[in-house]
Amino acid sequence: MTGFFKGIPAIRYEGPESENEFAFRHYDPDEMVSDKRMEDHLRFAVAYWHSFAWPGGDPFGGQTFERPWFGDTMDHARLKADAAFEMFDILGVPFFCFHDADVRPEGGSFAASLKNFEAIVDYFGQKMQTHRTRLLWGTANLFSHRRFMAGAATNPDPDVFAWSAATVKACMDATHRLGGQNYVLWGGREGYESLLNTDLARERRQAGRFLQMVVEYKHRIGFKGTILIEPKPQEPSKHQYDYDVATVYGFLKDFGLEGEVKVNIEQGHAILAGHSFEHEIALAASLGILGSIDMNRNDYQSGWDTDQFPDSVPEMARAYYEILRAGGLTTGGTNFDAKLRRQSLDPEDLILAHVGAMDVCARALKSAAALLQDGALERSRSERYAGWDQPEAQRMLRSGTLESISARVLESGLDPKPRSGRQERLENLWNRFV
Ligand code: XLS
Ligand code: NI
Ligand code: NI
Repeated sequence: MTGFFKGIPAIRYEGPESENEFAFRHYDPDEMVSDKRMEDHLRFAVAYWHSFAWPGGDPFGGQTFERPWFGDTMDHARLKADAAFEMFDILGVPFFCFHDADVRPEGGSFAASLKNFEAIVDYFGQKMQTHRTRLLWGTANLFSHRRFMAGAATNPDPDVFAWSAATVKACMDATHRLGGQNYVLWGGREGYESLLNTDLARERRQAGRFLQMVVEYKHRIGFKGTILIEPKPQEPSKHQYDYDVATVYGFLKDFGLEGEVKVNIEQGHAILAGHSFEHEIALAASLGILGSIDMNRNDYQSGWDTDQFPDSVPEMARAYYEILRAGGLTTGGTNFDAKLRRQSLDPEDLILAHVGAMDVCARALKSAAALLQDGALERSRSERYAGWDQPEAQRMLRSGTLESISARVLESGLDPKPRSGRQERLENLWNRFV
C-alpha cells in the first residue's frame, strides 16, 4: 500500500438519497439497463496520463500537484503504478488506458526507454493478476518530446517516422500482451503550424502508409482488438489532419482502411471541431466506424481542450442515446480523458472527480435507455420518413433518372405539402426523460 489514498473507502452504490460524499448515487454496476448490466454498457476507464502523470501546469505556470511518484526513476514508476491500481480498486473501474510515456521514465536512448517500458508492462501484468481492472486501450505518446515537434508519421524527417513506427510497435506489443481491447492513435502533432513550410499531400500520404503498417502489424501478431483513430481539429497544431469523424472516414477510404479502423470520439474534440458530441457519435455509427469514447467536457468559453470531468446529464444523455441506438459499445468504453483543475490538490479530489463523472454518465445512460425503450422518438423519426418506404419512392432512388423523374412530376401534377418537423414537441418529449 502506498498510503496515498489513506482513509478513502472503496466507493459503493448507496442510491440517490445518500449523503455520503464517497458513494455512488446512480452508478450501480450490477443494475440492468435494458439488456445489459450498467457496468457492461458504460465500460469506464481511468486515463493514466491525466490522473497520475500530469503535474498541474498551464501555459503560465508549472507544477501545482505534489505526488510521491513524480520523478525519473523506475522506483517512481512502480510507485505510480501502485497508486494507480489502488485508485482503480477504490473506484471499481473495469478499465484503464495509458501511453508509454505516462508509465515509464524516458531512457537515454530508444533501447533504454524500451527496456524501462517493458519492465513496467511486466509490472502491470503482475498487478492485473490480483486486481480486476483490465486494459481498455494502449497508445503511444508521439507528441510531448521535442523530437515530435514537426509531427510523428507526418514528419519531414524520415528518422522521426522510423522512431515513431518503432514506438508504436512497442506500444502495440504491450497492449497485446496485457490483453488490451483496442489500440488508439491520436495524431497529436500530425498537422501543421504553417502551410508555408508544409507539403500537405506528402504528409497525408505518410500518415496513410503509417496506419496501413499498424493494421498489417496487428494482423501479423494476432491482436484481436480494434484499431482506433481519435479525431481532433486543432490544438496543439493549428490544423490537424484527423480533423473530425467525417475527415477521418475520407482518409480511411482513401487508404483502404475503412473496414479495419474505427474512431475514438472525444467530447471536447467534437466541440473544438464545431460539432456536438452526439453528432460525431451518430455520424460514426452511421458509417460503421463507432469504436469508443473519450469522456470529458470543454469550457465552452475558452476555445481549448480543457479536459474537464463531465457534469451535465442532459448533454451526456444525448451522447449515450446515440450509442444505445447504434447497439452500444463493443470493444470500446467510456474513458475519462479528463483532468482535475490545477487547484484541486488533494487525493480526495482525484477520487471524487471520477465518482461524480461516473454518476453523471450513469444517469445519462439510464435516461437515454428509458427514452429509447419508450420508442416515441424513434416512431416520430420513422413517421417523418415514411414516404420513402413506398415502393415508388424506393424505385426512384434505385433506378430513377432526372428525365424519368421529371416526366413523372409533370404527368402527376405532384405538389409537395410541407409538414411540421415537430422539433419543440420532440424537445419536450426528450425533457420528460432527463
Ligand atoms: C488529447 C487526446 C489524448 C488522446 C490519447 O487531446 O485526447 O489524450 O486521448 O493520446
Ligand atoms: Ni482523448
Ligand atoms: Ni483531448
